[in-house]
Amino acid sequence: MAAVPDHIRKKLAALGQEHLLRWAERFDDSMRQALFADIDAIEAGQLATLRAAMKPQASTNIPFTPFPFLELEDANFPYRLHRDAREATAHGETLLREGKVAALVVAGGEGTRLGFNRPKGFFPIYPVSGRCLFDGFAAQLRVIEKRFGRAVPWYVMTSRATHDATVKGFKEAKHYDLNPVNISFFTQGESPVLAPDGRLLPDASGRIVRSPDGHGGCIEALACSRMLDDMKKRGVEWIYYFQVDNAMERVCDPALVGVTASKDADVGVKVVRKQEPGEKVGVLVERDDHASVVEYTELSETQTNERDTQGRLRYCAGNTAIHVFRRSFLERVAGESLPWHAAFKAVPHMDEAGKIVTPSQPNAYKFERFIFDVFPRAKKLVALEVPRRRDFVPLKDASGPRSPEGVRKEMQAEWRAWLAHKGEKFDTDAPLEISPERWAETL
Ligand code: UD2
Repeated sequence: MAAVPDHIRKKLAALGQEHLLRWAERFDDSMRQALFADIDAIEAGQLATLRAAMKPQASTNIPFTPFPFLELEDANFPYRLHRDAREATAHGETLLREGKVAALVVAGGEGTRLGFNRPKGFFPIYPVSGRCLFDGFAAQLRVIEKRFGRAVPWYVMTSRATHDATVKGFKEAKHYDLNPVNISFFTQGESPVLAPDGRLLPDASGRIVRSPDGHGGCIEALACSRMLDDMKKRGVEWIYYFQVDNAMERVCDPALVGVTASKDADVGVKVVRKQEPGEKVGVLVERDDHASVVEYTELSETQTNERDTQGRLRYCAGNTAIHVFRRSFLERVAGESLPWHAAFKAVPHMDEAGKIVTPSQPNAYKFERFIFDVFPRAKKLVALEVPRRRDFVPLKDASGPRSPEGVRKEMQAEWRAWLAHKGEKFDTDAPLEISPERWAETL
């Protein structure tokens, strides 16, 4: 068996990771090579940053106030967006017609809470046809292409865990009748996982255990994979960002594109009004003259419950994770690093005896970057309130309101309200589905 190269020994000593040698002694040559290659790739600076992120972060003392947003003029069906957004919709449509808008879906999450064994985008969420989330997004892109005479380039971010299955699934679905030259897959980065004492852990193949680096990793991944260059070549100026789990996503909604562009903002964000003080959603605030998102855990009890003169929650701009980014803004910030957030999770790994351990309790830290941490770097950000059920129904869990059952209930409630408004008859007890093609006509 090949000896441990000197530089690997030295590096492990410098990183305080010499325990890995005990595993290396038991590995066969190919596993050793895998381990050494991973050790070679680790940067000392990165490990120090991750270790620092494991310590409880002192919350910043910089005071904040609610971020002003363009409020809905009417929150009841058929809904009326803020006048500025209604007026800017035509501009958004022009940008689509000119081919200046791309769609970007982040689909690298492992979807562990849902308990589905394929990438989440293939979950058959449509209640009658069983069509999946990706199918619904693609259908809307086909409608947009037909209406505006220009295909929207679609960028799909995957992770090591979801990439192959995602590409294969699209191929099997014949790219949902979209031209494959307009669909680009790119893989997000990873970050090593650390045990509470800062040790790296090996996995079943001898590699260092890693996990996807969060949706915020998409900016670096877009740059490294040259997707930003590809967008530029295609004449794209605005990137419509959304998450794969939003079953009611209005892909490339011209209202958000239009309002962001016409207000000359770097970023546009859809927000939904937080209903209950205890609702677990990040809210948009203004801090130090910039927009930023604070997690619900960061709001004090007083801030959580504070109400305005009309009795509405003061901190109520719930973040939907639906954004429009100016392409040149992402180019500008791509080289800057975003903060790391640590989450204590149950992480399978190999123990010293070479046994694979699948813990039931958290045992190690995973590290992620969040896309909204880029907001304070925008020269200008505009926030648009949208009706929650029409725009934002995320599929997250195996049970409860954000489960497949809960999501289908919301989708159908929205479709019934639409049909009733149009005066169309439908059976109130039977399962109902409006196809994404037809629904896209309401955009
Ligand atoms: C996120 C937001 C939350 C709210 C919600 C909307 C954070 C910390 N919280 O909650 O405030 O806006 O979304 O739905 O962001 N993803 C990747 N790569 C990763 C991790 C996630 O592509 O490494 C994708 C994932 O595929 C999904 C999306 O990001 O499309 C959301 O991920 P999540 O389910 O982990 O986010 P969640 O529910 O914690």
